[in-house]
Amino acid sequence: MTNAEIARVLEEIADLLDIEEADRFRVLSYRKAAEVVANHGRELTAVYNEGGTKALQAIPGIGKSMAEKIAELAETGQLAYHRELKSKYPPTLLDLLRVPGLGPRKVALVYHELGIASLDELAEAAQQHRLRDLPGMGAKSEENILHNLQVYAESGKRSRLGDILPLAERLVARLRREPGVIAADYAGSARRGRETVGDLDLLATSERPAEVCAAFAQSEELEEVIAAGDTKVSGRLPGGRQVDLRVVPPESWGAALQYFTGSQAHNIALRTRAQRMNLTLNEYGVFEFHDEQAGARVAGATEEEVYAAVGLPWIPPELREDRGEIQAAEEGRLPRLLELGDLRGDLHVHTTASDGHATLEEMAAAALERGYEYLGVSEHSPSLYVANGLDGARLRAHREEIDELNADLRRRGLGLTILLGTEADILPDGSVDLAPGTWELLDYVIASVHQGFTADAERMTQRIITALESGWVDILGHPTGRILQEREAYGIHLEEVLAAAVKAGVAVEINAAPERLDLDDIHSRLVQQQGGLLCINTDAHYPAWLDHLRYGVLVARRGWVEPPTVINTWPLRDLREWLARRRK
Ligand code: DGT
Ligand code: CA
Ligand code: CA
Ligand code: ZN
Repeated sequence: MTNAEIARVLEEIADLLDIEEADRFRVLSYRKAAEVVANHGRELTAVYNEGGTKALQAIPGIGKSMAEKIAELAETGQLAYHRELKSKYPPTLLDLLRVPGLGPRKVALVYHELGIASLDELAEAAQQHRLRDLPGMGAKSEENILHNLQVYAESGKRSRLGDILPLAERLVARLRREPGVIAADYAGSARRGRETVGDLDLLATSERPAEVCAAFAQSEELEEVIAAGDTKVSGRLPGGRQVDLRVVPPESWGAALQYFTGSQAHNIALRTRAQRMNLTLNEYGVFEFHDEQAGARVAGATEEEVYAAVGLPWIPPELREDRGEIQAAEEGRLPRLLELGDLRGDLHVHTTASDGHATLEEMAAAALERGYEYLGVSEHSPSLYVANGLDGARLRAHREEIDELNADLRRRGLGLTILLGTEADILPDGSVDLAPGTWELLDYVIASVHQGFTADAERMTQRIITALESGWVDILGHPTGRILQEREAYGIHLEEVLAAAVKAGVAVEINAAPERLDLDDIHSRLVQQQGGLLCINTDAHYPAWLDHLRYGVLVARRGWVEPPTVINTWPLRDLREWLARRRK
């Protein structure tokens, strides 16, 4: 079992206990454990296999009885206690919890009072106005539930890239281990790095496709197999998303990979181009085309070969959206796209000093493991008391702690420097929430909006621009505030905000947290086109979240972003010089 799978079981136990109105403290201990497990850097199954329940108990947040439950999961893939809890309720009851705004208390209420145990039953009851008379409910909350059911139905159509990519990689790794498989990869929107994925398209090449399909249909990562044939398998991933595997012969590998990577718009443009060259292009290969008839195969084994056959260099998948990439390829103007290895550090992480879950030392160790040149710690500012924002005195203590840590890192000859930033709130009047006398302590300032959302786009735009022009700000954090599939961006005139950032020389963050991906690809491209700067940060609250940087890199690549545009590709010296110039 993976950590994500173990966490899901623990989370479900917490939900079920909540519905039972069990002791708050017990519920909380399961929730907390689920979070710890989901974010633990190593697979707990491996930890358990090596060191038994003792090793599990050594993890902060995991007590003795939790360690025993995790051990049972690691050993058997199941948990008796979980099964027993689940068996008390209809299997569809937990679906209700996925509706935004429907917590365990409300679910317990509608279940116990009205016997509602599925989404359909809930929608029906809301339409018939049967919810409004329940204790603590009213016409308004009934209306909200109907609205949220709709939102949920919408969001159910796509998944976040961050939820799909790890599964895609595990399935591909499994395929590559299969003896009959020559090559395997994921294609479709996942390979293009789109922020959300509709279904997952997998591809393999083999001389013995039926064997490969049969083996794949047994994958434990598949929740369900919908159809299994000799060259194609369809299944369902945990979470419900569909996955399709197609197995093609080696001479068609490149053509199939190209075709199923898409996008459809890119493929249409490419096929039109092929037709003009008297070629025809499909998922089997590139063929000569004369007198309305397909002739000899001219390419198909590799993608490079396919693009070369139509007179183009290979085009990176992230660019294949028909946004000018074919013309750029033809003219030899494809960008030198940013790569993960170009990044030298992360400038937006939290520690236990505010609302992070790891200490400064733990985050520094994680940065060292990843070979970073610098790590910028940016805690919340005083007015964000819900996130334990730092006042002047605590920031001063934080500065001292970081200075000591840096001295220690230097003594030990380690090439990592910790920078002290802050994630300062942009207050409703556009001022930047810096405690008096603290700006001098800081190496840099990120400014973000966290509170005082308003429906008035004019005011929100002006508020952010005021902050950008104040001279206090170096980086604009998660510029639109969106949470993918949960919360819309706050109403702003984004292009005006970005123009103001460019003008003020403020770097715009691509927040790489997979639920944010904020700024998006199209606007990242716009910032670069206007000569502005970007910064790719993870907003990590756990060490493992540092690995989310890859999602930010995918956004940037989809935005045609080249390394010099991104300030955290710069060596520390250049970064410090830039900051120093801004501070004059
Ligand atoms: P998704 O799954 O909605 O996130 O988006 P994609 O891009 O993965 O789309 P999907 O799964 O429908 O199809 C995978 C690729 O297969 C798509 O990007 C391009 C190719 N494809 C599918 N249908 C067509 C089609 O009708 N015409 C062309 N030219 N290509 C297609
Ligand atoms: Ca797809
Ligand atoms: Ca598909
Ligand atoms: Zn933030």
